[in-house]
Amino acid sequence: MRRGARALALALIAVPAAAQQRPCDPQVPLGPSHDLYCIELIPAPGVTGVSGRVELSHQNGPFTIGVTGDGRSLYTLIGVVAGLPRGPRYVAWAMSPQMDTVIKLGEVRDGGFVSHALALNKFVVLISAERSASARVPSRRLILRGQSPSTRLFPPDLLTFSAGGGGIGGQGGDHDHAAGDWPMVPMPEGLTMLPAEMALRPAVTPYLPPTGDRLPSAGRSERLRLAHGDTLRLEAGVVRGGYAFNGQQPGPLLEVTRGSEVVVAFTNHLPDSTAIHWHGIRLDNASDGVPGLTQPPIPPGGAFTYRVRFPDAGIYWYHAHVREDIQQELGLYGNLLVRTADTAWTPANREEILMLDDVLVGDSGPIPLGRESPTHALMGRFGNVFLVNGQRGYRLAVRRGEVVRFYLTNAANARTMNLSFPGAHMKVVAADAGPFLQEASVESVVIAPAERYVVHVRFDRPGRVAFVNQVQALDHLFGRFFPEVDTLGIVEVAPERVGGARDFATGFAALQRDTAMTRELSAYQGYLTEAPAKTLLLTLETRDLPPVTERLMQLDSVFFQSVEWSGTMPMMNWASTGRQVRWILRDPETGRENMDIDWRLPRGTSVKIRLVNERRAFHGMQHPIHLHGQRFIVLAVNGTPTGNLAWKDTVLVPAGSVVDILIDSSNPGHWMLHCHIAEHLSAGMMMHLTVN
Ligand SMILES: [Cu+2]
Repeated sequence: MRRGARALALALIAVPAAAQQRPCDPQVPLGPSHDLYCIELIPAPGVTGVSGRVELSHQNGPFTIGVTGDGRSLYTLIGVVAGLPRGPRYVAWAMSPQMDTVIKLGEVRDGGFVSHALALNKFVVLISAERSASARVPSRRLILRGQSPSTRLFPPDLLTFSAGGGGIGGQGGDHDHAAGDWPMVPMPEGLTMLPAEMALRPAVTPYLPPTGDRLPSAGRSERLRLAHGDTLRLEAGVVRGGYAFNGQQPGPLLEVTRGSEVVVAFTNHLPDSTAIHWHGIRLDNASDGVPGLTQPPIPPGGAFTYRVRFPDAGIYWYHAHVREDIQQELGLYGNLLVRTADTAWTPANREEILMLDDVLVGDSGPIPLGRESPTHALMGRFGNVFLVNGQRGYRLAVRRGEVVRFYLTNAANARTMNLSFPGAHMKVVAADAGPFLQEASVESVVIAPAERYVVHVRFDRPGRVAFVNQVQALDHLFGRFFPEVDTLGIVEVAPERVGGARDFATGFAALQRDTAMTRELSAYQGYLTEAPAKTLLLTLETRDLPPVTERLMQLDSVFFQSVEWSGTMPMMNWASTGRQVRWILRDPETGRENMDIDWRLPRGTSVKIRLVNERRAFHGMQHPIHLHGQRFIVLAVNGTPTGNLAWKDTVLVPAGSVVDILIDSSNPGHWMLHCHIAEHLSAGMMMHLTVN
């Protein structure tokens, strides 16, 4: 194992730096964050001539971040140490700051070590000299030590803040005076807010659709099977307290066959203009639903005809593509299941198609949206009520031993979820636009806004199994992590077993390899060592933020979590609008930003793009980047190659990270590339490219 791990480390180090920049490499402007993903080791007292670094390396798996079921970040630690005197054996260790957990990372040999996956929120790395490599705890002969970047989290001086000292407690001039009456946003449980923070309100007009009794309530989604050439009549309209497609939330589940084409006769009965985007579908450009790029906006009372063809099997969705922070939040989304006879799924007893969302509800009902510009422009609108297919409290009853195929779509505005069924076995079989090379056992599924995953879950113990989102949230005021568990639903597992022929235990246990995908994708592995054709920097600019927000965010920037899992700055985030925050996609080659970018990609080629999430930004966080009309594979994260490939249309780019993707540039037209956090998109984070 150790020998193999060492060989892996050397192989990783041997990849040319220009092609694969790793966090501990000499720093370059467009590389992964050194200070978030590399630990500099410091010699112990009396030790001279020894130095070392430890990379928090991307844990290779189906997702762009590694995480445990309960939401702790998982990293492979790759250490490189120089100058160790000959003689003793050297061993690397990780310890929790309380020193109650000691984990042996491995022996340091040939100047390095590679650990198993490590899952501690905050930790210390030690390298000690030992008589024997089989030592179980570190001796007192300490050589080097270092601390995880997360240990830099610290509580700011609370007294100063709460007393309004240092000139930061007051209001920030004219800009943060609210327009109209805003109700109070709900506070996450157990979090402390400062008085100066509590006074903040968004400086835009609150907007909610009418709630009158004469309006119908939204109905449940119905399943519609559409054959080639069928016409679907689709209407967007107002229901009580929200928007809906054909009066349903989510909109109708459309089931079609790969290779077919349907006509969608769409009418807009909303009070605002809109357009419908068919997310992930490689369709004809004219039907992509992007106002100003592929069609004019559809005004209230207006109509538009979409022709949607389905070249790829998988789980997709459709949603409004105008002010997503309002229209998608209010319910304008639905699923699209493209079936094919040749998908070689391992067998399942049943299928569940689930659209996941979170909405923000206060004491007197839903928290309004920003009329002129989005609220929650910094981190995006995190909700406090979880919905599965538009309803609270999802329920499913199965028999013992059943395998359920779940098609999951994250329709939330901002929240990346870490989903699991604790106590049941889960494997992930497909991503956005097709199966993985190989099915993978997972503790949880990391699903960012707009992503989809197909997972198989086997319920082999009777009783209740919860469907949960489990994460480690940050308490910014006390500088600590705290666990958050949100229950989306309950699966009741009956004691009676599924019948003999319907027991798919064996098929479930095997992690099937998809030979067709392996053949299809093997050609793309060669692009790993090529330099990217284009690079895109993900960053933001702010202006006129209230002083309290400005100052707390500056302190907060000593550490960014790879994924901001929860809305734990609820007031500051809420009060920031699209007038104060501009999220940016920047082409470093030309200096162009957002819609001033128009890349040309030759049709019929594979184009490697590097996405660089800027660490030094005022607020660094993850961005789920979506490309319209094409598909891509994720080649590498922070220089670590992705082993298990699948076709995708949305990729989660963690904070301070570099993600390389390879686009199959095959569908001609003008296409958007944007962040799918709805508030980031409405705050500018979009560009376009032309395939021809
Ligand atoms: Cu974003």
